[in-house]
Amino acid sequence: MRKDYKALLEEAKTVLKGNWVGHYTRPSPALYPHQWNWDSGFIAIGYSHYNQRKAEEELRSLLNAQWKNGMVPQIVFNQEALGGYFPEPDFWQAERSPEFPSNILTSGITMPPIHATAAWMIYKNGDDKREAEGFLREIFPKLKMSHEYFYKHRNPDGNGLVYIRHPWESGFDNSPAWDIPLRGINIDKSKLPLYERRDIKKGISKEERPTDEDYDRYIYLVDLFRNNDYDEAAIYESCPFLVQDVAFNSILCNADQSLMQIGELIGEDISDVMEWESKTRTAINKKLWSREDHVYYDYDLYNRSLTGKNTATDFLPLFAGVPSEEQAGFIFASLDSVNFCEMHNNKCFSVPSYDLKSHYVDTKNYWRGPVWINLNWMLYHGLKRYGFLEKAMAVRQDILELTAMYGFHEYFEPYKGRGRGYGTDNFSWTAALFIDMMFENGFLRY
Ligand code: 2M8
Repeated sequence: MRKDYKALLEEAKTVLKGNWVGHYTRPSPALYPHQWNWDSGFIAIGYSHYNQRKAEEELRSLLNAQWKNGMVPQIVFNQEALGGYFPEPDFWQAERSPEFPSNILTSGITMPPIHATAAWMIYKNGDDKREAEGFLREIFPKLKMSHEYFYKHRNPDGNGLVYIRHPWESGFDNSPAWDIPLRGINIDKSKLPLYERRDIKKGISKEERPTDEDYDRYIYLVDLFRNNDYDEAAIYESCPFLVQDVAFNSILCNADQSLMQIGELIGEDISDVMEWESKTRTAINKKLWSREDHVYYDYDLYNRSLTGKNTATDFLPLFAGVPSEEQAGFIFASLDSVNFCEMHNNKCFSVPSYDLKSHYVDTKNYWRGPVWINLNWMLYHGLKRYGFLEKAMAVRQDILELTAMYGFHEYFEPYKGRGRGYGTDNFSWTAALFIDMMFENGFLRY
């Protein structure tokens, strides 16, 4: 079936317009009413093609909520939308931290730092280069501080491999990779704060969201953070979830590279950033590469072992140019296999977030199998970077087809026979990255 892609491009812009609330874009109208950290990065990339000012405003408003220690929060709460999500500021109590910025409400954790990458794309795609350069000058110190936060506070071995301390920080909330580190946390229900989930009250099937057992642990961790007044050193000593995530470190490494390009353009000293980038790149290969299995695994700092679960996010070192040609060959073999949907077949869409042959896969449940457009987008760039062009084009094609067939959903069923979208609809990063993929190599082809 031939699709009217130009009409879809307009529909994607309409989704973003509907989610714009004056100074930021909410991920979706009902489920996610506030501003989310890495969503804003992806959204800004979409805007960069047709509304440079909005792209800049999206990042500017997020960075305005930066903590004093440089941390960019996972959520910036909108006062007017309070009551629609859980957990909100009353639960986080982030003001207990001396690092908390005044006059703004945020959560107390962070997310994958895609923002320097997005800022560089705004410059590259934007029409007004002078304006973009001014914008880069304005935000460079904040971006640099946000990276410095990781190298200062989340880098226990000093080797440039940073850790996350909550599954929400990964962005891949209920990934099978977190099963062991997360479910190993013993919960005493009588000591857990009372709470009520709001996500499953928004018309989304429970089967498509994390379990109650997972939520208990998410909340246990938030409670631990607030009891420690968000003090990083104290949390490090007592937190049972500390993971050096392959994807997070790869995204950071890619963002370091963008920050270096930005710094060079505007004449800033980038020697620190170069050192960070090199350390992270080297450490991903040294510590997270399994010589036996020829894949990258996350490292569980608490249990002192590799997680041993190969998810699609473990292919993301490609996005940062981390693997050698030989390692990239192994990654490609795994990525383009029946486990993650190989090219030239009629059965599935690439790239399922988890191994389709695994016992733990669940193709309708959140980060445990469905296809996500932001993950596909990063993999597309990684594949292109290594010259796997045919596969890159196949991944791009699936981004376009999935959205054309099922709408701007949050995530999608990988099996074509069961084809449909899951989670919430009118999802901003799906629309934004659809727009970006349309412009990639010239949308006029359609
Ligand atoms: C999802 O995560 C939030 C918590 O941050 C949630 O489930 O409530 C994830 O998909 C995350 O990656 C995303 O940034 C967020 C908003 O789209 O939703």
